[in-house]
Amino acid sequence: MPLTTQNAAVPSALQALRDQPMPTEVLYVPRAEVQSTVAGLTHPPLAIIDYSGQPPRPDHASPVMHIHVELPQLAPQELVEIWKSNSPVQMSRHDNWHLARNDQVLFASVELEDHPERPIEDAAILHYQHLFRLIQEQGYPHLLRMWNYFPAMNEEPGGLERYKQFCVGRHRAFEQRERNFERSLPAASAIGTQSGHKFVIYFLASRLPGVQVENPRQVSAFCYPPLYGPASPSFSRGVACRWADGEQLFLSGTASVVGHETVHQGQVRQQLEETLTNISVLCDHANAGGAFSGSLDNLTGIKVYVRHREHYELIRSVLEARFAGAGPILYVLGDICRADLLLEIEGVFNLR
Ligand code: 3EB
Repeated sequence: MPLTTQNAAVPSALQALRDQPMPTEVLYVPRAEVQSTVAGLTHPPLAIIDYSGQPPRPDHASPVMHIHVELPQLAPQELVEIWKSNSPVQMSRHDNWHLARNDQVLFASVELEDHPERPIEDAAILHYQHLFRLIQEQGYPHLLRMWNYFPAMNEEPGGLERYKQFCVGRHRAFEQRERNFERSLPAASAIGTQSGHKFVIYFLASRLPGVQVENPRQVSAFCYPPLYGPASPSFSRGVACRWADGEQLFLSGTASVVGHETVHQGQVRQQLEETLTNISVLCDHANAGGAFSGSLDNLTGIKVYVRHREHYELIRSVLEARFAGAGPILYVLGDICRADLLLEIEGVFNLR
C-alpha cells in the first residue's frame, strides 16, 4: 500500500517556504578546486564533506565545518561535497556537535567513536535524542535531510544486524519525540563504511517544514514489515521545498526495492535500472502531488554508493550517459543496508 504525498500538509508548508529564497545548494568539486571555489563564494559554506579511504587531513586553519566520511572514492578524480550557503553563516559548537546556520537552515554534524564488534542501538537512540533537543533549542525543528555512516553495517553482534539495531534506536527516538512522526520524516541515507571506527551523523534542518514525498511503487520504509527488522526504518523517500526563487527535492538513498522487496538479486545492471525507475517515479509523483515541478534533468549532487568495486565501471558508464548534464557524480565504495542491494543513489533535485 503505497503512500502518497501528505496532501493535508502540502498547501500550508509550501506556502510558508515560498516567501524565502533557496538557502543552500550542494556542489561537487574536484579536490584541487575546493579552495578557489570556496574563495569565490559570497558566503562561507555550511559544510565541506570529504569522502576518502584515508583518515582526515587536519585543517585547523579553516573556520568551515569539515566532515570526513571513511568511504573510498572510486573515480580517479576525487570530488569534495560543498554545501553552499546563500546567506551569511554562523558557526558554533554544542556538546560534541558542530553547527553551521544561516537564517533559514541549520547544518550539523557529529563524529562518534563506534565499535564494529558491538551493538549500535544505544548509540543511535542517544544521538538521535540529542539531535532532536538540539534542533528544537536552536529553532530549526524540521529535519529535511539526514546522513548516517557507520562500520560493519551488515554484521550481527548480539544476534541482530547492526543496520537493524540502528533502525530500532532511531525509531525509538523518533517515536518519543512525536506521535505522528511518520508524517514528517526527513529524507535519509544510511550507509556502511567498510573500514574505520566512526559513527558519523550529519543533517540539514530548517526553520520551516518541507513536504514529505513517498514513492507509489515502493512500500514506505516506515511501513516495512518486520521481515526487515524489529523496527521499520525512519525515513521518507524524499522531501520537497519550494522557495521564492526555486524548488528542491531532497532524494533519499534509492535502491532496487519494489514494494518492500529487493528485486534483481545479484544483477547489478538490473538493480541500476530499477533504481533509476524508482527515482523517476518519485519525481513524477512529486509533480502529480504539487510538491515539485522539475524533472530528472534537475537532479544534481548525485552520489552513488557501490558495494563491490568491480561494479563501478558498469554503473559509471550507464550513469554518465543518463545524467550527462548533471555535473560530476560522486562514486563511493560502501555497504548498502540490505546485504542483497548492490548500489544506492541519492541526490538533490534543484530547479531554479
Ligand atoms: C531502502 O529502500 C534502501 O535507513 O535511512 C535507503 C535510504 C535505505 C535510507 C535509512 C535506508 C535508509 O530501504 C535502504
